[in-house]
Formats: sequence, structure tokens, C-alpha cells
Amino acid sequence: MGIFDNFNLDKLKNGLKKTRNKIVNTINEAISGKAVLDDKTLEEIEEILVTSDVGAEIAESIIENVRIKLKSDKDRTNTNVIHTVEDELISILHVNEGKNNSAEILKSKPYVILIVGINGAGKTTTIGKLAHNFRKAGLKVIVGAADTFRAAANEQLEIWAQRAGVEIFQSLKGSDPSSVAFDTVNTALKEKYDVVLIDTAGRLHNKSHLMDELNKIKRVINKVLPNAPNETLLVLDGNTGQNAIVQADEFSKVTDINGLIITKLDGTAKGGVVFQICAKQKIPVKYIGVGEGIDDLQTFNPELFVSAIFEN
Ligand SMILES: Nc1nc2c(ncn2[C@@H]2O[C@H](COP(=O)(O)OP(=O)(O)OP(=O)(O)O)[C@@H](O)[C@H]2O)c(=O)[nH]1
Ligand SMILES: [Mg+2]
Repeated sequence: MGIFDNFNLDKLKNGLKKTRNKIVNTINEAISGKAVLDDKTLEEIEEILVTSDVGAEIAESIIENVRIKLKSDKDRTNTNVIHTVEDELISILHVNEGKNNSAEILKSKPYVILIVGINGAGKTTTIGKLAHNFRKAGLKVIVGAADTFRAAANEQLEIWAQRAGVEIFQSLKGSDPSSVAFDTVNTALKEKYDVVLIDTAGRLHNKSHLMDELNKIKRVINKVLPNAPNETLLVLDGNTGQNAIVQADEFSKVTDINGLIITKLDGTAKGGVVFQICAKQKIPVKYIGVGEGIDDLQTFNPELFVSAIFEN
């Protein structure tokens, strides 16, 4: 168990509705009326997975494994095939399941999490949701407004801090983001906060001065606390499908990323991309966003994720 485990299957099902409709409804159409599934139907299932953003390579390996595991025709009942596909999907997600770092969080006072990503990915909203979850778990939380670039950034984070019932450290627009990060961590250290969440401005991985700025924020925080930032989490918008994979690759080239948060899975039928991200990235997916509300961030769990897509 983590410090907080925000799991809610019904909410997850509801959030993943579009992805679920896309994957399961079409699979059901393909298999309906067939007691056992022939090769052509298996190919159709593969095609459905490909068009649901699961990715061609992964879809191929899943169906290949179905063929290996269910050798004879009589084994290839539609229930067996679907269960095998589900198991394959779960095992893909398991490879990249985030490890439980509760002990570490409780030990490092404060535990500093830096949130990064491109513009509009959902960083500030995710910080609000994370702050809420950590506070609910009984921890003393402060958020740092190190997005000093966008005019309304402070106000937006302030609203989230109020909603979550946590403190905020902010400075004037245009001030140096690393100095805001430095002051936030310093305050947290002096006032014995448990968790620090630092918001940053949206940035594109190919803008080298913005990536340098990110690394400067890290260096400066590290001067206050030797292990900080304890984690740098990259927020990816699930709606962007393939592009999310490119972003994960590019960000990790320029700075260490310890975990991924995939947002806006409620607004898209492209939720299958989570499988692709897990298959292609060495970085664990830690949380997923399934709505705009404060309680709409869930701890990523492979079994639940697949159940939410396949279960009735
Ligand atoms: N439906 C849905 N919307 C989300 C989710 N997460 C964030 N959003 C919405 O996405 C939009 C952008 O979110 P922000 O949190 O402002 O994104 P950001 O990465 O901080 O943006 P910048 O600071 O401009 O780079 C807002 O309208 C959020 O409500 C989610 O999980 N589901
Ligand atoms: Mg923001």
C-alpha cells in the first residue's frame, strides 16, 4: 500500500468509457455469435488493438501469445481468447508499475516532487489533486508556484491549494523559477513540511534554454536538500496519443524523469496509448488523471486499468 492509494473502479470505468467503447465494443462485435475464434477473427482483434492506440508491435505480440497459449481450435473460445488478451495487457502494464515509495516519502522531510511537462498537459491540475491526496493521508503539504511565466499561473495554483487545503509559496510573475523553487523548499524545511510539490511552466523538450532552466531548478533545490528533488514526474496528456511517447523520450534525454502521470484519459478513446507507453518506456506510470475534479487522480494499477476497460 502506498501513502495514499486512490483506486475507484467505478470512477475509472466511467473515466475510461471512450477507450472502453472503442476497444471492447468493437471486439464484441467481431466475436459475437462465434463460439470459437478462427484466425481471421484473431486478426480482426489485432487490428482493433492497433486502431485503439495500443500500437502495432504490441498488438501483434499479444495475438501471437494468444496463438501460443491457446493452441487448438477448441481452446479458442471467445471467453478464453478475451481472458488471454486481458492477461497479456496486464503483463505489459506490470513491467512499468511504479514501486511503492511510502517509506521514502515518510523518511525524507520534506519529500520534494518536481512536476514537468509541455504546455497544457495538466501539471497544475495534477498538483492540486496530488496535494489533496497527500493532505488526506495526513501529511503537511506545500506547493511552490515556480511557473512564473504565465500571467494567471499563480492564481490557478492558489485556487487548487485552497481546494486541497494546503499551503502555497509564490512570488511575482517574471521572477526566477529556480529562486521560487529554492524558497519553497527552504520554507518547507524550516516549517517541517512533509511533502513539497513544485509546479513549473509548460515547456517543449526541444527548447534548450527551457530545459536548462529545468535543470537549474533541480540544481538549486539540491543545494537546500541533498536528495531533492526526490522525484521528477512528467505529466503527459493521454489525448495526444503517439505524441505522448515522443515527449517521454525527449524529456528523459535532457533530464532525469522518475515517473509518468497520464492525464485526460476521460476525454479520449486513445487510452490504449497507456499500454504503448508502458511497453516502450522504462519509466513507471504512477498516476492517471480521469477527470477535472480534485478526486480524479488515481494510483495506476495494471489489473484495475485492464478491468476498467474489459469488465462489464
Ligand atoms: N478531462 C480532464 N481534464 C484535465 C485533466 N487534467 C487536466 N485537465 C484539464 O486540462 C487543462 C490544462 O490543465 P493545467 O493543469 O492548467 O495544465 P498545465 O500543464 O499546468 O498547463 P500550463 O501551465 O499552461 O503548461 C485544464 O482545463 C484542466 O482542467 C484530466 O485528467 N481530465
Ligand atoms: Mg500550469
